[in-house]
Amino acid sequence: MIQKHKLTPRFISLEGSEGAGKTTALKVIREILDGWNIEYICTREPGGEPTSEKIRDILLFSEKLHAKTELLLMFASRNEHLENVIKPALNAGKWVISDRFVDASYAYQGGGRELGFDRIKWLDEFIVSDTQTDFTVLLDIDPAIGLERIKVRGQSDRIEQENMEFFYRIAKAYKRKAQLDSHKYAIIDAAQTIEKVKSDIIQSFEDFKEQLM
Ligand code: Z5A
Repeated sequence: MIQKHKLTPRFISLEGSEGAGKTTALKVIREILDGWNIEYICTREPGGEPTSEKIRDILLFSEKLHAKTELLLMFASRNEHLENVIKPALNAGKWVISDRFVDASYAYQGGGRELGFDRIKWLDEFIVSDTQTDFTVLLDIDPAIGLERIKVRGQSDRIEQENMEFFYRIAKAYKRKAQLDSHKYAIIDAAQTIEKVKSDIIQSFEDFKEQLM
């Protein structure tokens, strides 16, 4: 049996607005880590464990939710996810890849819902504390292109039904967060062809690996 690498476990998140192509990106990331022979888990937010998945249903399919309720449910879900999945995996020496994490709260609730970065930062410090990501891949796309891509799905959830201004505020907030944490961000132009997006992700991981060695 091939021995898996014993590098310090790393926590990686994948971010982007609707239709940015996270599903494809996740597949590429898995292939990269398999190639590096690293033991990892893939998870998602909101969700990733039973209670958090129940909260996800409330978040995505309630008819109406106040912005502050949405924010607190995101962090309640995150706390269960952190305590029951993310921390145990990291402590067991595994890498964690999360399809969205706390930066989505900065973007959607801080930016989209206009609750501001300060409130999110307070909750970030309270809930996430020192379990911050080591590396974040942001799939950057004009929301109009992303929403066009997912139109074919037909059914949309509560958040996807928001207006265009909401999605432009999210894109702006993601960029702001990426600037604040530029040392651990890879911003990928997700409007490019799938092949080009893939090769940019591979390059960003090569650059990240260099920092680890
Ligand atoms: N949310 C929040 O508000 N606050 C928080 O703190 C967190 C989350 C953690 C659920 O997230 C919702 O929760 C989300 C944010 C909010 N908002 N909503 N709604 P989610 O990640 O589970 O759901 P999502 O953002 O709606 O995912 P998505 O729409 O499925 O996006 P995607 O994964 O990026 O889409 P995709 O399926 O990979 O790609 C969409 C289509 O585009 C698909 O047909 C692809 O084949 C196609 N595609 C992909 N790449 C390309 C390229 N390069 N060219 C052309 N076509 C492409």
